[in-house]
Order: sequence, then structure tokens, then C-alpha cells
Amino acid sequence: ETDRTAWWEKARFGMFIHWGVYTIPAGVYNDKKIPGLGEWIMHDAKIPLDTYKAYAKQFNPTQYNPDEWVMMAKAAGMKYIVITTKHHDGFALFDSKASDWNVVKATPYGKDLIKPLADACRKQGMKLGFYYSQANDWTNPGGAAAGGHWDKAQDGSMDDYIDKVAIPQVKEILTKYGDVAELWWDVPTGMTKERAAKFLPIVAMQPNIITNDRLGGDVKGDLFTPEQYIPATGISGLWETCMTMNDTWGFKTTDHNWKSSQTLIRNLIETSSKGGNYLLNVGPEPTGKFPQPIVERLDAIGKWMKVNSES
Ligand code: JFZ
Repeated sequence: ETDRTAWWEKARFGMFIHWGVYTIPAGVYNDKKIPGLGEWIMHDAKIPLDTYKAYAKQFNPTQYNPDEWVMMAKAAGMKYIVITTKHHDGFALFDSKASDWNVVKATPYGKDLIKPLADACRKQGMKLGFYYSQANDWTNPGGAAAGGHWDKAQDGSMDDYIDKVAIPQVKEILTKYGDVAELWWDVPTGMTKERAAKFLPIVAMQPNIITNDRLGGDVKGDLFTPEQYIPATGISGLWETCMTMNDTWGFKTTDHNWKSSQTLIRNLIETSSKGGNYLLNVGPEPTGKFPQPIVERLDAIGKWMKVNSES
């Protein structure tokens, strides 16, 4: 334990939020249900860039109420939130000078989604962390795609993408929204040591930030991130199991395979008893609302917490 990570080690429970343009197709493309993760639909269905970008014209979360999100997280006993500021589809949920493929420029909503969440968190004493897909980017030219590009508009130099999009955007999210508790890198396709090293001086602009282990290029980070499972006991470093309530991170209209509240509570107990943190995902609808099954589960966890937690 260090001063930097002490709060995180006591936190035990956080909320992961996956949100973006993929909530418009929500698992369906050309009248076909696309299997797999909702936020991967562009990749899995090989949707052309122009077609995918047009979904943004329908992304208008007029019911977005981040104060309510933070209240729900708090009531469930969660101590921090990690939100996707940009997932693999390259869409930025924040105002960005580095790419026009962002919520302000590309949607009718036209406002930064991260700023009001950061304000709500600060007001309510909730820590806020950012997920940022540093390597995989399926719309900004030169970004990586795990299975290769499928549209020639994706082609370009990955070094240019890193220098002109990823680095400037990470700088934006780490300088414009106050203290950032955690930085969640993901899927380091094509990340060499040289490319990864470029991010480190920017990360250092948030001296207290906690980073996960997915930057790539042999950079370790602070956290080991088992995904969708709880490891055996005996892990020496800090770790955080991330998990979905159904079978997708991003909202899908076609996924009804919800875990019971009992299972989620048992997972939290197991994770925390083994010394890890449980980062439980919610995938908001494009309106900004949490799907009802999520609201119910957060509520049930909160009721259990009230009876069984110290604080
Ligand atoms: C990644 C993303 O591709 C996915 O969309 C989601 O955001 C999730 C939290 O992270 O998926 C992964 C990343 C790593 C592994 C598996 C899926 N892994 O290490 O087994």
C-alpha cells in the first residue's frame, strides 16, 4: 500500500460505464442480430465507416442525468466510476480538438458528456476514472483494428494516429476534467515500446492516477485486470475484476441474460475477500437512462450493503 493507492485498496467496488454510438444499433445491423459484444458491432458486422458514423446523428441523450448516475452508484456502495471516454469505435464522449468524431461535433446533442459527470462526481465525493482505447480505433485513420481494417478509410499510419489523435486526446482527458483517479487502457494491438512510451509523460500530469496493465509495450501499470472472472487467492499486487451484468458491456436490445442480484453480491464478496476490487459494468441506453434491470440490481446491491457494510 502506498499513499497513492490507499483509497483504491479500501474502495473494493466501482462502476464501469460503457457508453457510445454503438447503443444506437444496440446489437442489430441490417435486421440481423449480431452476436457478441454490443460495443464491437462495428467490427464484428464490418460496418462501413460512413454507415457507422451516421448512427451518431441519432445519438441524443436528452435524459442524461449524471447526478442521478452518481447517486445510484453511491447508493449501491460503489466508491469510484470508470467511464469509456473513447472506445474502439474511436468516438469521443468529450469535446476534442484532435478529432471531429466526438459527441460535440458529430451528434445532435452537441455537448461534452464527461464534463457534467466529472462535476457530479466532484460534488458527491465520487472518484472518477477514464477508460481510453489507445490502440484500437476503427474510425480515425491509422488506428489499429484487432482483426485488420475492413474499410479503406481506416488506412493510415499508426504513428500519425498515435501522435495526432491518441496522445492529444489523452492529454485532453487528463487536463480538462480535474483529478482523474484511474486510467483504464485497453487492447494494445500494435503498441510497441516506442509508442507506449509516448503516453507516459502525459500520464505523469496526474501524479496520483492509478493505471491498469493494458497500455502495452511492456509497461506494467498498477493494476492486474482479470476480465469476467475472479482469480484464485494469492495474487500479490493490486487487481480489479471487471464484469458485466449480462453478456455485453455496451447496451444491446437483444441481451436479456442478466445475472441475479444474488450472484452479483456473491461476486463482490468473493472479490473483496480475496483482496481485489470489483468493477461492475453498466451499459446506459442512448437516451442516457440505465436499463431497468440494471437499476433493479444496483438497488438490490445497495440494500444488501446498507445492512452489511461498515460505512
Ligand atoms: C476489452 C474490450 O475489447 C471490450 O469491448 C470491453 O471494453 C472490455 C472491458 O475490454 O475486451 C477484452 C480485453 C482483454 C481481454 C478480453 C477482452 N483479455 O485480456 O482476456
